[in-house]
Formats: sequence, structure tokens, C-alpha cells
Amino acid sequence: MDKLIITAAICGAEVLKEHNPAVPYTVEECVREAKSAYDAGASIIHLHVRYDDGTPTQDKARFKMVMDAIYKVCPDVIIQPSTGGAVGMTNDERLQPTELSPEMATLDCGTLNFGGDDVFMNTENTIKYFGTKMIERGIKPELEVFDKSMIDMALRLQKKGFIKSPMHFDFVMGVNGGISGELRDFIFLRGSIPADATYTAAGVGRFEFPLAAAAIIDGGHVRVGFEDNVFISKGVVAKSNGELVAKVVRMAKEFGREIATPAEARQILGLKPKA
Ligand code: KMH
Ligand code: ZN
Repeated sequence: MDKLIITAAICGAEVLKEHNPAVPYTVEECVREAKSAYDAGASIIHLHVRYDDGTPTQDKARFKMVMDAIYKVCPDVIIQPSTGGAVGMTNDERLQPTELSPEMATLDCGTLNFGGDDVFMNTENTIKYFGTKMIERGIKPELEVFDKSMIDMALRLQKKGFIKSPMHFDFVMGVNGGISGELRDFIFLRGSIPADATYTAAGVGRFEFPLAAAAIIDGGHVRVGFEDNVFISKGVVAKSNGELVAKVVRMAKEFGREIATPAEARQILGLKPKA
């Protein structure tokens, strides 16, 4: 079994300081949270950025500022910018961080209701456009799937040349509007991807740690972080993203699964070694 890759989704676009005061908005806060996660064992930082008042943005300059600052303190970490951004952003607005040629970026594989009246739009043409840009820019997509149909879409587009193999999926489970985080549904998703594919399980809210356990046992990889869940245990807010990562590291240890370094994560995911 491969070593365990832990991704920390430190910030997100929707979660606020009202939910947990440690949610990062400023550059300094993003660096603090990324470093806490990296020190605890995360090899990938899934990154959204905000302006200082908490407003989400896909501004390329803001991404560059935050990424450069994170690399200063975590020089070998893999930074995976979001191309999902926040609901309502245009495609080209969302794609801005890919102009920085990051090693990875997310590629959202379908449209879904996103709570209340929000719809997170990813038409087939949008997915093709994002896939093409990522191939052109040499970026490995993390295929974000919020439902089983999104795996099917990714597989169709892979056959048509918009996504390269081996594919790497992120099962985002438990979003209000997407697939649930029940074990039954996890088994359905993980059984629906190609044999040469890798995956990360990202359980939202109360599903975060049960799905981490499932992925640890199954040989998959794990994402935790404030984007998905702000609690370390029922009703207790986490002090940092690092605290969430440390819990996964302890769980992995109990099950005898070693933690991947960033260099090992690059090898598992087929990324180039960092110069
Ligand atoms: N903020 C969500 C609407 C991604 O990072 O690619 C979309 C999202 C997905 O977070
Ligand atoms: Zn995200």
C-alpha cells in the first residue's frame, strides 16, 4: 500500500471566522495555517485565497503572494490552487491561478446545488475548457467529484482527451446537494474509478474523520481542513488546521499506514520532483 498523502484544505471560500476564529483570511494567517498543517504531516495544501476582509478571490496576484509566502516556510510542500473559487465566479476568473503553473489544481467535474439557492456551475464545456488549460499548462488535475455522475463525466472526458491518465480524484462527500458521506456511498465511489487511479476522500462536516478512516484502511488518501470541517470533535472547534491533520496522522499510525512526505506524494501522483 502507498504511503498516505494528507491534503489540508486550509481556508475554502465559504467558511468564516464566525464558524471558527482560526479560519485564515490574510496572507499571514494563510501562512500560519499552511505551516501548522505541513508541520503536522500534510504534503498538499489545497488553497483558496481571500482578501483581508474574508471576501474570496481568484485574483492571480493574491494567489502568487500567498503561495510565495507559504513556500518560504514550507519550501517543498505541494500547493494545489482551487479553480472552483466561489459560487458565481466566471470560468476565466476561476482559472487565474493556473497561469502561475502550479503542480496541481482542482478540476470540478459537474454542477451541483450548493445549499440554499446557490448552484455551483460546471457545464461539460466548462470542464473541457479547464481540462484543456491544465494539459496546456502541465498541471495535474485533482478531479473534484461531489457525486457519482461526476466520475462518469470525468471518465468520458478522459476518453476524449480532455483529462490525462492516471487520474486522481477527490471524493468530496457530504455537501448539501451532493452525495452523502455514508460508507455505502464511499464504497460506491471508490469502486467506480479506474484501477490505475488514485483518490483522496474529503468528508464534509461530521463525515470528515469517518471517511478519513475508510480511506486510510482502503489505501486511498485523505483531505481534512477548515474548508470541509472546523471541529476536532463533536462541538469542539479545532485550534488550527494542523490539529485536524495531526488527528489523521494518529489514526493512520493506529492502522499502520505511514505518512507520505511531499517528495513521496509527488512520486505517488506522478508529479515532477521539485527543483
Ligand atoms: N467553493 C466551492 C464552490 C474547488 O476548490 O475546486 C467550490 C470548491 C471546489 O471549493
Ligand atoms: Zn476548494
